[in-house]
Amino acid sequence: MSHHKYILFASEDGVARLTFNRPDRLNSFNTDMHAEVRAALATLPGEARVLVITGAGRGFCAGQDLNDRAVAPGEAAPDLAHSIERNYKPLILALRALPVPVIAAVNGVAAGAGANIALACDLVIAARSASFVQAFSKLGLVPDSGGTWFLPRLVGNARALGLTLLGDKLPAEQAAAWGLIWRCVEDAELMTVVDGLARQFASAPTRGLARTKQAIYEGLNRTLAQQLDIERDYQGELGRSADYAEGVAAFAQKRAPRFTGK
Ligand code: T3D
Repeated sequence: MSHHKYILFASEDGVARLTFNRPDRLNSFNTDMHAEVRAALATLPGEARVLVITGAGRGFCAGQDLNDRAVAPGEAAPDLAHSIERNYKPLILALRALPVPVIAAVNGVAAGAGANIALACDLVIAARSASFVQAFSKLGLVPDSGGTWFLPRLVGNARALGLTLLGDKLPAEQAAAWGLIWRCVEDAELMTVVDGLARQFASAPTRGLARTKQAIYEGLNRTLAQQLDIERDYQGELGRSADYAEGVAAFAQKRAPRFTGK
């Protein structure tokens, strides 16, 4: 367990866990918390074959700490573009680029950038009492941290516009029904379900999963013919991997495979 002020971060048995840990502020981000998250993600994957992100206390993450954005009369407005360029944009890109599956265990409200950080993860599992709030419209801002990119792709323009223009809470169950997230589970089962998935990924053929998420994400911007080429190239590479050889051998020998992630 590394020591941080605003996050918990540990990696064990192939599972890395990052917990946003400012529960009194619903785990909203300040500059130091961004730096801690950035440093933690930079150590991955290491031995980790999956990353689980969750929040301490009753919320997942309420986005930017708005106490740091209060401006006294006569003071200059905060430089939000700088904050996004320095903090939120690299965070979203880092999550998408990690060569291991990233699971968001959404334990409570995910608002503003917090909602979109969850949506940047590969699998989003939310507790029934959790909700997703595109809070930006209440502040006069545009959804950031990928919100304007993720939402129309995940749920279509009608729902993306409803969610972002109104800024209402979307309950986890509705989010799952709309295909915004993978699953909504009972509150008491959240970490059991997530830990089960994490263990599954920790003994999965990691290189194949990494290429799978990459192909899915990048495929959004390609033609079918281009994507068929990418699948060919990735398959060629993975066909030479130890895990593929193990998968085929295990199938032939009618036994469970022992994947090493290599
Ligand atoms: O600025 C930049 O760098 C640009 C990037 C921006 C990215 C963004 O994320 S902008 C959007 C920022 N986030 C929000 O606007 C969400 C604000 N919070 C809320 O709307 C509500 O708190 C929630 C809908 C998330 C949850 O509501 P509820 O009723 O469950 O909880 P609450 O009572 O409002 O909040 C509990 C406490 O957390 C409360 O503190 P208190 O009164 O108990 O001392 C509240 O002030 C605090 N809190 C919640 N969100 C934030 C926060 N404190 C600071 N910043 C927050 N974002």
